[in-house]
Amino acid sequence: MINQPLALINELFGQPPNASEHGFQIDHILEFSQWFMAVLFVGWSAFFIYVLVRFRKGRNPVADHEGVKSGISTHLEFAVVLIEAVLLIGFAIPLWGRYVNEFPESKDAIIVHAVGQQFNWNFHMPGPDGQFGKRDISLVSNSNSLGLDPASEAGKDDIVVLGELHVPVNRPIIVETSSKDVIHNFALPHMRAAQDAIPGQIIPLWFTPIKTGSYEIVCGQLCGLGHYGMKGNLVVDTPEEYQAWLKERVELSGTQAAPAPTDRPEGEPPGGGNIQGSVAPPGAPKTGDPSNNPAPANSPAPDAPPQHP
Ligand SMILES: [Cu+2]
Repeated sequence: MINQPLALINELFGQPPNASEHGFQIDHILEFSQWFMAVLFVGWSAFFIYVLVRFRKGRNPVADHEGVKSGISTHLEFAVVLIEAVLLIGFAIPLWGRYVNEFPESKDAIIVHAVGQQFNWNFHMPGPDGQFGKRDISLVSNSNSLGLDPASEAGKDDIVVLGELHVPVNRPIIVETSSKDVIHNFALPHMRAAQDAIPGQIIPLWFTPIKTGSYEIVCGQLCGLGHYGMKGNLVVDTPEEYQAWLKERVELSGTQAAPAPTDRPEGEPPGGGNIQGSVAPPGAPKTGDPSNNPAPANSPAPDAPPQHP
């Protein structure tokens, strides 16, 4: 079911092939909506032409000042409103709520911070210790694009990359989005996932890539003059390729730290509650730990909170 080809109508409207586990559901609803709109268009067009002919001047020389007397149209309109309310409140909102609330277990997931800026995507990964280092907007400079705090122990082995993110195939990926300047939108058209990246907030999104390859990351919000060029690359690797990439990045970041013991694949940062330190996914049980609160709204780039011991 997952690997079914894209419906012709979606392809005609420019939808790229799906590469994520949940994407086919979105494709189904798109396909349904396109056909439904086509039927409505044909139906209303036919009705319009009928009305033009039926009420032409030749047949109705004198205007009727009374209009419709039956209540049918009122009842019809009420029925349409009712059906739409049931669809929205009964189906659409609960289904959407389920998708955005049911986050994968962080022990299985790859967790990445994506920070938008005019006009690039920065990615921040925790490195071998599995902990995100502290970030501070006042430390942002040309050589420190995310404002990583050099005094933060957890940040010493962190990986920061610009523009290109690698992830392993068939693993849930949680991307915690934020922004350094204006509102951007972290959009992965092939993964059927997108999330606004908002200054002062950390908002997670998740998806599971099911096909290896290179996919475009775009900015889905008009964020300034260079918006059109705000593109990145999501490379979905086999597990082996991903390990090799991770190893290379760790070496480039100059750390010799041995990875902490973990039941995850070799070289990968350990999972668990501590790695998802910045923000609890929506709907997650409250831990009572104040560090799980997002940064205040007036802080342009939220810090990673202090990590658990
Ligand atoms: Cu942007």
